[in-house]
Amino acid sequence: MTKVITYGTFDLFHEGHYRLLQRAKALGDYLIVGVTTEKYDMERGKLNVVDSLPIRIENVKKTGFVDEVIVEESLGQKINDVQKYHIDIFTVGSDWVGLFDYMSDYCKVVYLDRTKNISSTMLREQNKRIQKIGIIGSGRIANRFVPESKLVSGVSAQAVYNPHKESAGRFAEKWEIDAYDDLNAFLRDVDVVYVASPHETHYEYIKASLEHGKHVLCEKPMTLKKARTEELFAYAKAHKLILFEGIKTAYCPGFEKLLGIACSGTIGNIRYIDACFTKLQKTTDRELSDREYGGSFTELGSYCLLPIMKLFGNAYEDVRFDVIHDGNGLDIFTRASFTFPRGIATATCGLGVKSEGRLLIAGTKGYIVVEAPWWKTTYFEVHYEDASQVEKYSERFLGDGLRYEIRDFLNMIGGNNKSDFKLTRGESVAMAGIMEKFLEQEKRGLV
Ligand code: C2G
Repeated sequence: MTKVITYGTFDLFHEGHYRLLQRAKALGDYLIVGVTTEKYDMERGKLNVVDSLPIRIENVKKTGFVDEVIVEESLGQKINDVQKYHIDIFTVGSDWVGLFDYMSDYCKVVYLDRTKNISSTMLREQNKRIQKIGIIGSGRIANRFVPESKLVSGVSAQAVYNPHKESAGRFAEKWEIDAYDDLNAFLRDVDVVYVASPHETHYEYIKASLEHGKHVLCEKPMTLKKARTEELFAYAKAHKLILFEGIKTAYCPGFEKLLGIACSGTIGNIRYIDACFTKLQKTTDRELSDREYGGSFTELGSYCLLPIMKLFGNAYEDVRFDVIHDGNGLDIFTRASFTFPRGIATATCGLGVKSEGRLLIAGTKGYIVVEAPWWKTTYFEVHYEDASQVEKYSERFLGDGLRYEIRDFLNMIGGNNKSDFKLTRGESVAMAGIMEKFLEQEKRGLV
C-alpha cells in the first residue's frame, strides 16, 4: 500500500485545495492530510485565517479523498509524521517547489501544479469570500507581492497585466498565474487590482480599475498631483469602492506600536522629527535611469513623510527642498524641511548618497530612535535626559511586510474600516501635494 501525506491550512476551501487533494489521493492508496492549527499559522506568518480548525478539517474530509486527518502544530513535525506513519510520498502544491526537498531523505517528494484559477461553479458560494487579485506591472515589487499575498487568507493572485507581453508572460509563468496584455479583458476577469507599475502610470490604471468597479490597492506614491489623488478618492467614494495607498510601514505592527508610544506623552510634546531613508541604487535601475519620473524623493519620500504626517498632521506651514543632482539632473539626495505649528521636521531620501537611515522623534521630555530599516519597524528605543534610563520595544515584522497592508485592504473591502486611520485619505492627498511641489521645483515638465 502506498501512503501519501500532504499539509495545508485549507482556509476558505476552494477549487485549488480540492484539486490538490484529488491528485494527492491519486498518487497512492491511502491519503493523510495535516491541517494546520491557528497557532502554527500565526507562527509561520499567515494572516487573516477565517475558518476555525474544525471547519477546515470538515471541508477537507467532505472531499471524500482523505483517509485520515491529523493536525499540524509545529515546524519540524513533517519529518516525524513521515516516519511515524510510514509515508511513501510527501506532496504539496508547486508554490512550494524546492522548499521541501529536504524531505526526500525520508520519502519521495512530489510537487503538484498549483491551480491557476480557483473559480468553480461547484464552490461558487465559497469563492465569493476570496478576492481574485490582478496585478498591474511585473517588476520587483510585484514579484514581492505574490508570495506575500499567499500568506493572507481571502485573496488569490490570479492575473498579471503588462502592455509588454513578454514581461507579463515571464511573470505569469513564474507565479503560475494568467498573463494579459489587454487591460479591459484583465479588468473584467479580476475582483480587485494591485497597481505596481511605474509611478506616472498609476493615475490612469487606478481610474480604469475604478471605472470597471474594482477596488484598488496602489503602490506609493499613488499619484504625483494633489488634484489627481483627490479626484480618484472622490470617484471611489461615490462608487462605494476602496482605494488604498500601499505604504507598507503604515500597516506593520511595529510602526503602529511606535506611533502609540510617541502619542502617549511619554516623550512630552513632540517638537522635531527627522526621518531618513537611503538606498544605493545602480545607475541602470529604473529609479536612476528614468530622468523624468525617477529620483530619490518620488521613490522613497512617501516612507519619510509618513511619520511626519502621522505625528504633526497634514497642515504644514512651509516646506523647502534641498537637492543634490546627478549629471543627468536627477535628484540622488533630497531633504525636505517642514515647519508645522507645533514643531519642525525633515524627510531625507537618497538613492545615490548613503546616510544613516534613522527615524528620530524628539519631544520635550525625551526622544524615540528607530535605526534603519525603521520603515520595517521591529525595534525602537525611548531615551530621556537621564541617559541610563532607556526603554526598549520590539515587534514582529514578517517577510517583506506587504501582507499587513493586504490584510487591511481586504478587511476594508469586507466593510471593516478599523484600519482607516493607519493612512487616511487626507494624508495621501497631502503627500501627493508635497510630491507635486517637489516636482514643480525640479521643473521636470510633468503633465
Ligand atoms: N494550492 C493549490 N492551488 C491553489 C492554492 C493552493 O494547489 N490555487 C495548494 C497549496 O500549494 C497547498 C494546498 O493547496 O499544497 C493547501 O494550501 P494552503 O491552505 O494555502 O496551505 P499552505 O500554506 O500551502 O500549507 O504546513 C503547511 C504546508 O506546508 C502548506
